[in-house]
Amino acid sequence: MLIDRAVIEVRSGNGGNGAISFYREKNVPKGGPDGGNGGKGGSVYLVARSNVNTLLAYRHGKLLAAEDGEKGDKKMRFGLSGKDVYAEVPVGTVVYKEEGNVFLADLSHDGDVFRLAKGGRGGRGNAAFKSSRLRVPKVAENGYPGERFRAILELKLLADAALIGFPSVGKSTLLNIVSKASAETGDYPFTTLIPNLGVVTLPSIGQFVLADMPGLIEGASKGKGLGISFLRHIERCRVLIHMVSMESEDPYRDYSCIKEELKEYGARLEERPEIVVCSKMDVDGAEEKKKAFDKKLGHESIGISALTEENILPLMKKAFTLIQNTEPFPLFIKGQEEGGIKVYDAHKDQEKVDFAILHPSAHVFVITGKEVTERYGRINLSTDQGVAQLLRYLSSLGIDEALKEKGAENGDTVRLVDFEFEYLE
Ligand SMILES: Nc1nc2c(ncn2[C@@H]2O[C@H](COP(=O)(O)OP(=O)(O)OP(=O)(O)O)[C@@H](O)[C@H]2O)c(=O)[nH]1
Ligand SMILES: [Mg+2]
Repeated sequence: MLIDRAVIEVRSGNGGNGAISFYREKNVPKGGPDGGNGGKGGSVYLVARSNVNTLLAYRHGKLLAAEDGEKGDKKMRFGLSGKDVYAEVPVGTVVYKEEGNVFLADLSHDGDVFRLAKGGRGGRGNAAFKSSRLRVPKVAENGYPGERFRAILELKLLADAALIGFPSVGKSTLLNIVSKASAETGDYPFTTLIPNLGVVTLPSIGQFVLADMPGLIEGASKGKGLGISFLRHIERCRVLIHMVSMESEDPYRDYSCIKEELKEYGARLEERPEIVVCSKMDVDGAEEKKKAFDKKLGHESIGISALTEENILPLMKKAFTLIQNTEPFPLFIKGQEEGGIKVYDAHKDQEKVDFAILHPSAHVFVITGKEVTERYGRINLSTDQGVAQLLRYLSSLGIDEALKEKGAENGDTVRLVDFEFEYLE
């Protein structure tokens, strides 16, 4: 079976702790601080690859975990960074955070890379801090924790058009005729269990990708038959080819029933441009049935037969033209539709403390701002707790992000009044 949905566990690496250490040598009674920084934790990335076809590798709640950064050491030795993890997924994989079903990424092109979880930053060792008020810093930072959460991977096929309809209307048979697909066909319902894809080539016109979907029945949206979960594959299709069989007792009832199920699915699939097709036009009484059907439908459908190949090329040309004239559909994201729930970011709404970052010379950045410098002046830097308090305060202001925006690089000097520390990415 095609595994097209997987819930995975994601862990990026923790940053390594910074070291507290002092230079020691014979005849040098009081050496300076020489504790190195901790290494960065590894990040977890997803990479879309066209040669990967399923999410099989991610079943059973697979864990994607990147390494922790190593701790810093004496003699200014920096901890090694944790290795990143690159996990390959099929093109067409959509990623959500399980908690709250938050949409994260849509990897729709070969080579697309998405950082799913960022590794924690390493802590600064005590050698990274200098201040005239702080001669001997006995303080180091702990590494920042990595991220831990569960993510949902969903594969949504990238087809331009999809064949939908009741079981046994001839969807797979049609796909096989118009493409090189070899979808299983049979005269029993639910022959097709997973969607099949085929490329339709119209000489000197163009190509498109056609998907053959498993049959739908009344109550599919409530899980009857094969259910409708596989409809997620056609959320990106521009055109639906809706097939009704002329063997059916009541083709119009079949048609309306599928429309209802599409509506129930909830991604506005029922509003998608649709070509209505009457299949099996070779069976007895098909012409009359089609006439009655078209009347109820309110416009003329296309009658085809896989046996005689009647109208199959005109149908494909029509589908091609409709695809060309239809804008791509943005992915439907649950909770973000009109009237959906807006999620507020608590951090963003916090009161902002004004500060500015100056960049007076290469590799040197200076934090300025009345409130920041006043607060700095009030902190007692002669105690370790004081230094820790200062670091927490700076981090809560978002100084790290601001420095990064200004172009700070690893090891650059950051100054606040007479306090200096190294920038660590
Ligand atoms: N007479 C006639 N029979 C057809 C035609 N097209 C398909 N069939 C037959 O109808 C049966 C069902 O065809 P499939 O292509 O498997 O139907 P499907 O819509 O894919 O069915 P599910 O996969 O179960 O949803 C097969 O026995 C086909 O040979 C047609 O144009 N005329
Ligand atoms: Mg089929």
